[in-house]
Amino acid sequence: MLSGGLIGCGFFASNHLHAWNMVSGAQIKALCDQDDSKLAAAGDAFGIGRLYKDAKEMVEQEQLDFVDIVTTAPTHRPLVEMAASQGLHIVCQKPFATELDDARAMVAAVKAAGKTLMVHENFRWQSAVRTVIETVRSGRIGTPFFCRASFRSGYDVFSGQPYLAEGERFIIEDLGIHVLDIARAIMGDVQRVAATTCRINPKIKGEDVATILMTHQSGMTSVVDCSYATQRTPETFPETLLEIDGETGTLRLEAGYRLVVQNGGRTEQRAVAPELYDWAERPWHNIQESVVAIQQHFVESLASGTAPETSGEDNLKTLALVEAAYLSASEGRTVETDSL
Ligand code: NAD
Ligand code: 89V
Repeated sequence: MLSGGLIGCGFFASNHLHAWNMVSGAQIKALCDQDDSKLAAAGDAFGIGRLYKDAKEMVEQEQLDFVDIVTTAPTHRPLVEMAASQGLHIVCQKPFATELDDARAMVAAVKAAGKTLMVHENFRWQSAVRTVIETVRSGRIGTPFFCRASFRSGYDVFSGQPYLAEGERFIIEDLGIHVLDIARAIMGDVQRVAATTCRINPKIKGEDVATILMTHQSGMTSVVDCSYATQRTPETFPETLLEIDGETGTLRLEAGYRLVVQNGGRTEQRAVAPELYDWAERPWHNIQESVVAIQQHFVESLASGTAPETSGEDNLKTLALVEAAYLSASEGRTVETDSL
């Protein structure tokens, strides 16, 4: 049984903690937060008595195998480097970093320590998205030549995560990163990016609409479009809708978790709704289910000695798409990913 310490007991951490309770092979022994009330509340809710305000003190005092970092991006580098220097495996929430150089430094630090680093990039672990990825990889629609990954919503994310309204960057960095990662998982790595952004909601600082055109290394195309300014009924938060055309068929992941696969003149329609765990709540259950899946994957990766699918190294490629999209939108030009 692996022992972990969780750092950052804010808005999203309860999902990690519920998920760790379901994961076999790991348990959270200690918690850390700089904020007394959040630390105490998480300790009470999850029956964990080993509580620390300082992360370094926690890893020095406790016998841990890994840390799970659930703080926001600007704090990741010092926490990851500290944990790596103490010889621990690391799970780190997305966005892994706000600068590619910080991300590269974290990957190098964990590599030098000989430990495993997984970025908690969980959208590709949503069961509906996973079904799509596996269906495409099985060859069912032939080689995919077009993918549209679309996340359009008017859901109020700012009440739970007020910091999302405050940054110069918003939707690509926070949400688009998930959708870009899904596009990579389906279509492979990316050669060039062209993007536009705009802000519709006057109460926030960053962009809340982005449209990103990508040419993959295979020469195939995908479009990632995301919006938190879309007033639609039914509201589809937090679903990513997918349209994929392959050489021999098509696949659609439609609103309401409906999968439609067409090939050879046949149409298969299937409900691929996520499970609603007893601790979960709609509409977040889709994300909550994926948190269990990715954390189980971390434990299995450690057991098998293989790199997690969303390792730090892998995530550098998703983060590069975020950087490329912002650069493209601000300079009005196409950006080659290998120039970053
Ligand atoms: P939050 O601000 O609510 O919580 C962060 C907590 O970390 C706070 O309680 C803060 O006091 C604590 N903290 C900060 N620095 C610390 C340090 N050095 N040592 C100890 N504690 C520290 O943030 P949140 O909304 O929970 O988001 C956390 C991360 O999770 C973000 O990166 C966010 O993007 C990500 N997130 C991911 C998903 C997803 O589906 N993957 C969903 C929501 C949020
Ligand atoms: O998944 C996330 O990172 C969240 C949200 C779904 C609200 O964008 O911040």
